[in-house]
Amino acid sequence: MPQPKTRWDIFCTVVDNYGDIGVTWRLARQLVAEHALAVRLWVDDLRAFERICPALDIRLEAQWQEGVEVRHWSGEWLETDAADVVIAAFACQLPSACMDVMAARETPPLWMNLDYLSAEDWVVGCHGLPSVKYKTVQKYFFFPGFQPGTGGLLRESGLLERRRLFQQNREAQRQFLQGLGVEPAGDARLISLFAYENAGLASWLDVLAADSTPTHLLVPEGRILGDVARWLGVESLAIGEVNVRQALTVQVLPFVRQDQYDQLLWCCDFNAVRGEDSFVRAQWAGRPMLWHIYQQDEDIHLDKLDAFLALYTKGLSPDAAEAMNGLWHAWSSGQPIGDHWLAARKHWPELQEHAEAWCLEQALQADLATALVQFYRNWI
Ligand code: TRH
Repeated sequence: MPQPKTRWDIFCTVVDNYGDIGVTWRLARQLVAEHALAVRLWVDDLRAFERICPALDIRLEAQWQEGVEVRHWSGEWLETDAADVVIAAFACQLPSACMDVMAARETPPLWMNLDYLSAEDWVVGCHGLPSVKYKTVQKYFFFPGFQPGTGGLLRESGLLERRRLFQQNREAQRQFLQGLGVEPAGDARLISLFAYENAGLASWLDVLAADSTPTHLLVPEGRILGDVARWLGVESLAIGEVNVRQALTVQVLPFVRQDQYDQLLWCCDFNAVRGEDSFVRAQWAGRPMLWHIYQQDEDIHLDKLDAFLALYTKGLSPDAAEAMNGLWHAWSSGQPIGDHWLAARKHWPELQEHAEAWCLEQALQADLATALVQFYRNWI
């Protein structure tokens, strides 16, 4: 007789943007595909979800997507059963009726808070610690991270091998880009740009336009488009639109599925990313990158930025590390980055090698989904 599958519930409230749903959707799929678990993903905002999973029907209260039972989490809690493992993503609050159902189980579930990603040192000390208790149900902290002793990063099985094969296959890249309507000139440097509004953008585009090497800049529709349009001197930008200014070609892309976004990152020589999930995906792309960190009150995001840079730049020469520090800090503070970009360009081969080495080093850690499953196994 086959054993019944262990059941996991993942709860996600979409605070803003796509990172909350991006991380939980990726995790849910991986738990189903690689760990043979029964996963329900509870999401309060199906419209945000639909952007990264166009197959979703936002009218349905319950549906199956890629083996995951997707539930619209709204209003009153009517469910009468609780899973074996309950993950509250990013400290989202579970309804008290739901917690009562959890507490009423004969064996209480493992209850975890999946936290935001941070490279700060304290994460290692807090990962896996007990948090609050509700009746018989104990909650635990689960921290993703870059260092041993954390929960690691989301990384699907075989991801780096798929990436390597794709990056070796120029024809596969050409076809993928063509599918998005992108036909870059043969000698053009390809850059993707996914970022929040940023006053520093104009200085970068000025430098790219004046460069002797052509650049094809791919901008998925989103919050930075207003700044791009301002620089181009146009009122608005439509998906697919191409504008050329000297050596710079700017093209607006549609929002694509997560796996297609991966391929876009793999095609590009340089990726500007933001938030949490695209930031991790750019690291798995093994190419030099730029991070627009999510802004937080009292500038606490700057501590996170420094903590990551301290780890990331460790293996770099002092000059290259300084260039990276300058570029990333300026970008996340909305300062002009043109000169920082030129400084970083001087270290290009080193930055390229380093991006690949960092990716491989990070892949030595267990991936986050496996670490969660292991945590559960150790707990029972
Ligand atoms: O969208 P983000 O800025 O999300 C978040 C949220 O704001 C969250 O509240 C905050 O806490 C967190 O940042 C730090 O950036 P992120 O995390 O990169 O999420 C974007 C998701 O969208 C990611 O899963 C990749 C996906 N994506 C696509 O699937 N297709 C696309 O075309 C693009 C550009 C992105």
